Order: sequence, then structure tokens, then C-alpha cells
Amino acid sequence: GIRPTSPTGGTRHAEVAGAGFAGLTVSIALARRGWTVRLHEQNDQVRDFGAGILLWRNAMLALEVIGVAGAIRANGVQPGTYDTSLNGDPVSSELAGYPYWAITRPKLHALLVSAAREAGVEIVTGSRAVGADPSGALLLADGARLAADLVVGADGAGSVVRNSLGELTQERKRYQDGVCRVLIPRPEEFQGPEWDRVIDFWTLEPDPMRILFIPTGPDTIYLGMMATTTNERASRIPIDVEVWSKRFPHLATAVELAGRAEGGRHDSYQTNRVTPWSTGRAVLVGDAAHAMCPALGQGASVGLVNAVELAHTLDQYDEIGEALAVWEQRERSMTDAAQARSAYMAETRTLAKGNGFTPEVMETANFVLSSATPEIEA
Ligand code: 5PR
Repeated sequence: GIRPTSPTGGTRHAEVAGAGFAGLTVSIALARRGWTVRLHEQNDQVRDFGAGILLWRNAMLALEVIGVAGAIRANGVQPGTYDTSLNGDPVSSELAGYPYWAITRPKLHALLVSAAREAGVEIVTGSRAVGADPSGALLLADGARLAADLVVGADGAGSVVRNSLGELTQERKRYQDGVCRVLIPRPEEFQGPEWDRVIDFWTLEPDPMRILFIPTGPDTIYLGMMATTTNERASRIPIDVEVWSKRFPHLATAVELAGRAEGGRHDSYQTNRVTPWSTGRAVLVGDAAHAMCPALGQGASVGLVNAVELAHTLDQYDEIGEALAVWEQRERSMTDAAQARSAYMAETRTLAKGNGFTPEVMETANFVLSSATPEIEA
């Protein structure tokens, strides 16, 4: 296609705020299309502090486009099935053969960082963004004003870049559930390929408590431990071993390990719908644009898709504003639907009944990317 140049005549330049999954992905995708990219991370190190993550078919296609999918397959686990159990009794087994992957967040992050470096992205640590100027500049805490053809806010659910842009409206909603997420060493009793599956252990009485069991490699298991935030003991980090093992006696070994895990975190469920996603030359990607409930494990996947699609669409149009409008048009309804469905699943706890991955729910995971070539789709 056409490779448009900057209004100043040279290579197009992007300044990106936030070296999380979405910020790294959009940076890699732009750099691989010939842009110069500077990526700012406010922390002194580029690393991820989280536990594990699911990458659905949509995310794997996006990662294929930027050349990272092979490394995910080499370092992650393809779960055989997604099994649901209620009060210890099996309810359903779904997604056999479906192409989705589980990996630790630190590993995914490290793979994206090395791909970014390989693509020529300049990563600056200890660099805190405080806002964006839609005419084309990223504003930093140290007073710097960095001019760019495109300014990207990829600074997460609490996005400061987004909040600096008064033209964008936000609809926020908080929910009653929260989740403790920890990574544990994989114990003997869960070794072997028969345990390479996702198991969603639900209990609903007297209040909902759930353990989502996701193997992320030969040595690690990701546990998502959900409870209502009013259940204060079940919402604590470090994990309260007594309260969790009483509810899940058959998972006592895993719960013990969770109690000793370092680096776990608790997050409460929330949605933030932002409209539009861009103004002038400033654009949002990832949780800054569309934070969603984790109930379908689609938050990061949708962020990666939209980041890769953004770079692709910018390549198709001479004018940045036109490209941003077309991009949002392509991604908006899929993203809105993902936010609405995961909020519904969280509010109704529909997944506890089993057979939750209906064709309608799977629309997000099956989204066809404009940037995925027929070879990639195959
Ligand atoms: N799916 C995934 C997940 O991490 C969580 C949920 C569902 C992959 C929690 O973090 O329902 O809360 C959920």
C-alpha cells in the first residue's frame, strides 16, 4: 500500500505513553511499518507485575501480524478444554480444540519488550506522561513537550493522557466483584498434559467465591480467585489461606501455595467506555480506551487487536484524522460488545452455569482483523 510520510516530509513519528501490553504492541506495529516510535514508561523498569493471561484467537492473530505469536506458542500452554465445576461437581467442558493460549504476564511482557527493541522502538523509562495535545504533542511530567505525527495514550484504565483530553467522554461503571490474581509454582498433583486445561471452580453459597485454574507453563499455574469485594477476607493479598481452603478443600495444595505467592494483586471489576477514542492526533489504545470486566478474559486480547489494527489503518490513509475515524469504525462495535458481554457475565455470573461460551460470546475471540492476511487467517 501507500506509505505516507509526515506533513514535514520525513518518516512519520509516534510518541507513546505506557509500556504495557497495548503500548508495546502499537509501538511494535508502527515501527514495523516504518514509523519512528518513542515509548515512555513511568516506572524505572519495563516489566509486568501481574500473574497470568489468556490470549484468544483474536489476540493470536494480532500477535501473528507483529511476529510474536510463535514465541507465545513456544512459551505458553494451549489449554485442551475450558471446564466448569459448581460445588465440586463437573458442569460442562467447552472449547476443545479452540485456538487459545495461556501464558504468564511477565513472559508475555518480556516477549513484547524484545520484539519492540528488535523493531527499533526507543523505550524510555522513568518518563511520566501527564497529557496530550491533540495538535500533536505528548506532555511529560518534567515539562517536556514532544511533537509527533501521532500521540498514543496507552497508560491503562486510569489513563492520565485520556483525562487530559476534555473532548472525550467517559461512562464508568464499577461492579461488586473483585479478583485476586496470583502465580503459583505448579505442584506435583497438577503435572502432566491432562492438567493442561482451564478449570473454573465455582461456589455461590453463602456468597460467590470462585477459583479459575489456568496452567501457564510446565512450572506455573495462574489462579484467579474471585469474590465480592464485600467479602473482605477473600479480597485480601496475600491470599487468606483459611477462608479459601475452607471453601475449596480439594484445592488445599494450590491455596497453600497461593498464600505464599509473591507479587499477587487484587483488582475490582470496572468498565470505562470512552467516546470517541481519538481527538486530532491523540489516540487511546488498550484499557485507557476500553477497560472491561475480566469475566471473559478478553481485556488484553481486544487491546492487542485494536493496537495492531490502528497501525494497519494508519498505513492505508494519507490523513491521520481519516485513518483514526476508519479505525474506530472498524473496531468500535466489536469492542462495545466485548465490554457489554463481559459486564453481563460478571453481573449475572452466567459462567457458573457452564456452557457459557456460546457462538455469540465467542464473537470477540473470532473477530476477523483487517490487518490479518489470508495466510495468517489460515
Ligand atoms: N477469565 C480470566 C480471568 O483472568 C478472570 C476472569 C475470567 C482469564 C479474572 O481475572 O471472570 O474474573 C473472571
